[in-house]
Parts: sequence; structure tokens; C-alpha cells
Amino acid sequence: MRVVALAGGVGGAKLAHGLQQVLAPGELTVVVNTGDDLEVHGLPVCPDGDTVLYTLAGVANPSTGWGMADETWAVMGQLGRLGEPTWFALGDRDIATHLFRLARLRAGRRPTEVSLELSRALGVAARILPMADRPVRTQVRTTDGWLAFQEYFVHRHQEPEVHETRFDGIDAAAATPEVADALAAAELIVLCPSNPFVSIAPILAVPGIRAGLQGARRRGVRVVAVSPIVGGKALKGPADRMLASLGKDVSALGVAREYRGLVDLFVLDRVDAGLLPEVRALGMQAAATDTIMTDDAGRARLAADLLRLAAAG
Ligand code: FO1
Repeated sequence: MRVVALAGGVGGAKLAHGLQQVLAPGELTVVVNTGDDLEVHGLPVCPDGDTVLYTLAGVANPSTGWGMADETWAVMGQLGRLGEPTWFALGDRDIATHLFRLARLRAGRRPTEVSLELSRALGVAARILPMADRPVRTQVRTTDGWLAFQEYFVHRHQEPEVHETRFDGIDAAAATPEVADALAAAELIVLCPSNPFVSIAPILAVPGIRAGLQGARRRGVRVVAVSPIVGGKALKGPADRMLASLGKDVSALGVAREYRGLVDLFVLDRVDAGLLPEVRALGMQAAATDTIMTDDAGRARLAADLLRLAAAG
């Protein structure tokens, strides 16, 4: 079963890891959000791509979900002594990834090629593809004005309320041949339990990607989404607060509304089973299962559930 998963950071990476566990090698392609990317100390950093990379390689930091396990922070410590800003923390091992990426980009490789090289080097079975090769930068309009995504997310601790989002560079971006081919060959498409506004929306906004999903649906391929909101709360990150400040329902139903017309099956947590009739009234199928992924087995179980629910039609 060839599966394409659209993913943001930690929540998306966990489900992608579950899918990698239950699918045969080569069957999974993960298209990652690049709207969170930034340059730090001259290094090109791809937080969501790297979170997916490290999680699928089994080397992610288990307590944060981002960055690498067994990390050390000597470079950051020294940068701080030199008077450089250190609010966006790059571990020593993580920096090796960015140096690898920098050298290859400078040599003229596309971000997609570098991502595939990194996956191969770390022994990842899945293909991890950036949503686009051209830079796209998510910005959020907050009570403090327009902010670059990581300025909002890390530097200001997601404290300012978000009232609008935009994806700078999106018009010049395009689905890469690799993403277009993956969507054209897909037998199932999964929207991971990632933030609908700043993780999944930028991917869908890349010219060609939404059309790729709709083309797949016309061939009978099902698009399945998993709610990142459980019991009215985001499992990680600010999705619940964004739903509220954007004037939406702070629930799995609020997320389902964002995916109306795009998704065939919406999967929410058992604790939200009471919302199933309202989700179905949006014109999509809906199912409840245990969506909390506390360990590797929980990730694989949710992935297997999705494959079973999608096949049940
Ligand atoms: N998140 C933080 O909360 N603080 C950090 O200092 C930080 C550094 C960082 C470095 C590399 C990387 O790949 C991710 C990092 N993240 C950090 C996570 C990142 O901001 C978020 O995962 C996302 O962009 C939201 O999905």
C-alpha cells in the first residue's frame, strides 16, 4: 500500500513513524511542512523535516520530540559567550545535520535531494520530501503584529494570540516532481495529527499539492485526516489556542471543518466520539479510535487502525 503522509513536527512525526513500522520499506512518503524553516547562525534549519527525519531514524530526543537524543550543547554555550542570540537552541549533533545541508545546498543540490540524502544516511526506510524546493516562510499576525513563525513559536513562547497566517513565498513555490509523483502513485493519503493552520495548511497551499490530492481522490484514493485536538486540547503546541483566537470551535469538529471538501475520512479520539454525527454532517466519513501515541507500539497501532478504517470504506 503506497501511502503519502502530510506532516508537521512532533505529532506528524509520531504517526509517520507508526506508518513506517506497519508498511513495507519504500511504501511510505512523508511530505513535510517547510514553513517553519529558518536560518540560524548562518545554518539552514528545517525543524519539521528534521523532526520527522530523527523520529523515523529512531534518534529523536524523547523528551522534547524535536532535536536529537543524547544531545550536547557546547556550540550554543560558546555562541552565547560570544554574545550571539541563543533562544533557538541547536544541539551539537543537530548542527552536523545543518552543516551537511549547508554544504550540499551550496554545491547546488535541491532541498529535496538533500532531504533524501539525509534519510539514506540515517537509514530511514521512508522517503521524506520537503513540500517545496523554493523557500516558503510562515508568518503569523498576532497581538504583537506580524511575526516570523519561530519568533512566535520559540522566542515568544506562543504567547501572543494569532489572528491570521500567511505563507511568504508560496506563490513562487511549486510541488516538486517528487511530491507530484508520490501523489500520483498514492493509494492512501494521510493528513497527520499536526496543526491545521501552520503545519498542514502551508503544505496544501503549495501550488499543485491540493490539486494532487483532488486528482488522487478522483482516482478513488482516500484522504484520511487525524485530529490533533483531543478532548478540546492540542496534544502538543498551540493548535487549540489558534482555533480559539481564529474564532473556530476548539474541538476535533473545528479541525474537521478546516478539511471539509478535501477529506474522505476524519479520525478523532474515542473521548470525542460524541462529535461523530456533527463531523459526518460536514459530508465526510468519521471514526473514533485511540489516537494518543504514548510509545512506538501506540504509533504502530494508530497507523494500523488508519489502514484498516480506510480500507473499510
Ligand atoms: N523548539 C523550542 O521550543 N525551542 C527551541 O530552542 C527549538 C530549537 C529547535 C532546533 C532544531 C529543530 O529542528 C527544532 C527546534 N525546536 C525548538 C522545535 C521547533 O521550533 C518546532 O518543532 C516546530 O517548528 C513546530 O513544529
